[in-house]
Amino acid sequence: MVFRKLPGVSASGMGLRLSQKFVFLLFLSGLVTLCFGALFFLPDSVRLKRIFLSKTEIQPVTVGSGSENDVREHLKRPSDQDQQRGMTPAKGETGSKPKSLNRKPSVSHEAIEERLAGGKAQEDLTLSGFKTESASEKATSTDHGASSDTFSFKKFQRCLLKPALGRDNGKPADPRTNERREKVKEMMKFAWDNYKQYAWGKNELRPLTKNGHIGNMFGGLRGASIIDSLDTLYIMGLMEEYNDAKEWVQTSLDLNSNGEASLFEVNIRYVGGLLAAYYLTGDELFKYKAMELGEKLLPAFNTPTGIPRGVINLGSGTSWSWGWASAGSSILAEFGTLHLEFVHLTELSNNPIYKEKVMNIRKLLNKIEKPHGLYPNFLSPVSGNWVQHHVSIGGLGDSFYEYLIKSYLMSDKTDEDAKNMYYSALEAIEANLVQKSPGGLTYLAEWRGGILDHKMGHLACFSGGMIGIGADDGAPEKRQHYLDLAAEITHTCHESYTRSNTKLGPEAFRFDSGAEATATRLSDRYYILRPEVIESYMYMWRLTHDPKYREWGWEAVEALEQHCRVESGFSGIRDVYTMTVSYDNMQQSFFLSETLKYLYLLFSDDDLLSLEDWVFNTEAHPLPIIRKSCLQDEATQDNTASA
Ligand code: DMJ
Repeated sequence: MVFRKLPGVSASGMGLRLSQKFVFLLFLSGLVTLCFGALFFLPDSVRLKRIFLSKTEIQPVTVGSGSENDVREHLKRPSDQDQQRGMTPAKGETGSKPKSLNRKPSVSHEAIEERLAGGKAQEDLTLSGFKTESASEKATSTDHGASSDTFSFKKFQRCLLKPALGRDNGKPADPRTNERREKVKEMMKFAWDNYKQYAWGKNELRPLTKNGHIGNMFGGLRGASIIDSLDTLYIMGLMEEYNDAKEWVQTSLDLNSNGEASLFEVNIRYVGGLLAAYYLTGDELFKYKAMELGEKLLPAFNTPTGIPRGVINLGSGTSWSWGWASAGSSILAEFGTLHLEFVHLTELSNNPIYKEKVMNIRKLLNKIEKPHGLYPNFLSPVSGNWVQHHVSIGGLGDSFYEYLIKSYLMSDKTDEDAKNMYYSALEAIEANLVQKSPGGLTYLAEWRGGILDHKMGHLACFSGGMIGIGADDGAPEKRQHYLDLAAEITHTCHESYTRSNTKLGPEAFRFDSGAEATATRLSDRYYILRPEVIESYMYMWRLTHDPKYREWGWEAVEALEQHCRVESGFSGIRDVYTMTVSYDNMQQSFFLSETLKYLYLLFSDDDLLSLEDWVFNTEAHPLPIIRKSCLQDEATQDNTASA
């Protein structure tokens, strides 16, 4: 083969023959390709990827659609976002688990030092499921922009309108009210001390048999009463008890359980309890635990619609619907009661996935056709259609409505969809469910395919407070009406208490066959230390300052003391209409989290956890209103100051 000589260039330039040159160039280009490729396997390659890949390629998949395919696609891509999130695929979703999935959230250097200063041995930190962060890991995590380091607790505190605990921890000036408040604090200490003595680390105390109960709601997680009590102990100033609780979280709260949990219960009690403890104390331990647990709940959303199933195995991520829920459906009050906590998980982790998941639920519910504007209790996570037309503001439906108005309030009144959905739902409730009894009591009936069941559950009594806190943002001509409606419902719920012999309310009361706010069935007569009626007293007190709400709260304290207090704690009772009490032998964790907290707030000044700054999740864990504009201004100020 003859090569034509190029002018001025020797065929054997640099002393190499053309064929040698060709081999050399081939080798050189191979080397370049190798180096370039190797860069992608280095641990911190995100910057390079940003340079070489288009933005869309490195963006997390929008899981808003929630489809299984979307999630699977996302998991297949070994991107840095995956590493960040450490997302666990649902069982069977991917053949292999990305290496980084087991990575635990890291602890900041300061947090470790603080804990060591507190006398904890280093091993304790690892025992509690924490991993100390190496310099390279820390650098990597901050580089990704999804690091929790971006949340500043100090900034958040500066954006509160009032100190979280008020001027003087909410101590009321009136001595009688203060005495009542002290009494509630004593009840909390008594409930806590007995739990500690007989059931430490278990989920609930069995006060009659003096032992612990674990149950099967929390998928093998322990210490529900501890997590549910953290914020109550803290606001009551029971610091020794709070410190014991915190130490337990640090050393013994094991999130690597492998059991079947209720997504809803784990979210409202554990995630909610840990988030509230973090926002009140600023202790990073709670933040990391909340984030670690939140991540374990994500696989429940891997359904064709993104509507999560009710039960999840916290170890494998497999999820399924409750056996008792018709046709494999998900429950409105369960998948509709994740919004507040998940928005805060995104806020703290700077990882959009949590918010995306709940916004997807919101979108679906907003779009779907609703019978008479009502939201039935059962929805298929596969088809996204209602499964049957049973509507209730009590069990199975309740906290979905609560989370709509609270999402709006928590967003600093920017979440217009939540607002619109809430007020439309309320209109439908008024048009279809609100009833007046022959005796003049306003109540919320249940709706079964157009037929009314004239029964109201204890659970539905939270709605007095809910309608109250939403009154001010309704249409101007409706505001007073909503406040009146809230007061009427709260009055009816109070009647369900006063009409029993123990002055505690039954699980459900009826308004038919001559009944007016009383239980007619034996199976509805029990009281399990539930908070809803007292919760409405607390909100109505804050909104109106009508002294009757404090009096009603005090009646409840006296009844609890007389009928539910036993030698070793508080117990639910089987029949509120009989004075020969029979106990259910269970001190529910929500008694410490909600019932006693709401009572304490009822007898405190309004600046203790001011409603201007906080919303309470459905387990009474306070979560702060997110003031985006203030947080951004604060960030700008910080940057200017440090420049
Ligand atoms: C609590 O766990 C929560 O308030 C939930 O929303 C409903 N049930 C109990 C208390 O009754």
